[in-house]
Amino acid sequence: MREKPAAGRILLSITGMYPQRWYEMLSKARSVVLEPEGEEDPTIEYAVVWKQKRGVLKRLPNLKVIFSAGAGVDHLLADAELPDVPIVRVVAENLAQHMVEYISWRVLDHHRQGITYRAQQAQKIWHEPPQPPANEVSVGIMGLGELGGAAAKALLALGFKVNGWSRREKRVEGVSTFHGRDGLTPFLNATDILVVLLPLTSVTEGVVDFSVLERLRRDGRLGGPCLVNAGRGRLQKEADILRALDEGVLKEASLDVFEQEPLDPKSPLWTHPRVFVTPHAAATSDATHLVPLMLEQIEAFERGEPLKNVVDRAAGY
Ligand code: NDP
Ligand code: OXD
Repeated sequence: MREKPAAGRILLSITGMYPQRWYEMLSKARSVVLEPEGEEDPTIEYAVVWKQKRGVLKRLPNLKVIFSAGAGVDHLLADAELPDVPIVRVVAENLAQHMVEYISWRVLDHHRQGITYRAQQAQKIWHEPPQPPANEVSVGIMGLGELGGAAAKALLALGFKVNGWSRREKRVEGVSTFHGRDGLTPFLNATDILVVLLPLTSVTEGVVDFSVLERLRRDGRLGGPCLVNAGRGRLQKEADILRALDEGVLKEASLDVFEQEPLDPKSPLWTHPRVFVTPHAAATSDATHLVPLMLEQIEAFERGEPLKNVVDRAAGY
């Protein structure tokens, strides 16, 4: 094992995820602390955080880089006292693979009438509903970034038509792309299954509301549009989703993320017959795969190389 340097210690501040594996993995290379020592701790140069304890980062006068333990950084940017140092977020094949699995699973389940078949099985009904092929169904991905882009590739390989919506103009092979406010309506109008993989920012908060769901294609081959949200819960308005389901605007939904997590036991989403709930588990950050990437970045940074996957604070992601 390598010598642990006295300086360049790492603060690990993780809540809402198990910190043990992060601690074990980081400790193989560096001295790791769970709390700064004293009012100000000058020995800590890096922080690895997920929903960090409020105020902990401002006690680190020599902090050089903050690593988010996840791809999203809304948990970090919500800290009003966040020090002005670069924030590096997770971009990793392992995470993208998990998200691709989740999105492919949910899209295929809606496409192949999983909810209908499970209801039929419960009543021992032998009936085959009409089943269009994938190339007659359009999946629209809101957020065509690292994860949305990987999902688009997998969905194209399954034969779906794929639309993508991003903030800036973008070209992705095989994908019909739309961007910005002006691109939203044509994107929604051409979409049967809406996949949400946006970051939560001041602009995207609440974007998945009734008016968005209402613009999805109603006369597509699936008999009604479906929603899959694996981005963030506060992107969606849950009352609007329930209304859209109950008014026939939306056929089905798969939700991995919620306005409040854990989802309140009283939420009607738990028991709605056309909603599939998972507990923010679409693509969980795995320390075994992610810590080596963080340590590589620290070493490269100390050799004077630029950091990768740095968050644009002004854009909020
Ligand atoms: P990226 O930053 O790579 O991609 C974000 C995409 O969203 C980009 O295409 C970006 O547009 C687009 N976007 C951002 N703001 C807007 C806007 N105002 N209007 C239109 N498009 C916008 O992020 P990732 O793909 O790595 O991750 C996406 C999100 O997935 C994370 O922020 C996180 O919240 C969530 N996530 C959820 C997990 C789970 O388990 N449920 C696991 C991991 C991540 P542009 O290309 O123009 O920049
Ligand atoms: C993430 C997440 O943002 O796990 O990485 O939600």
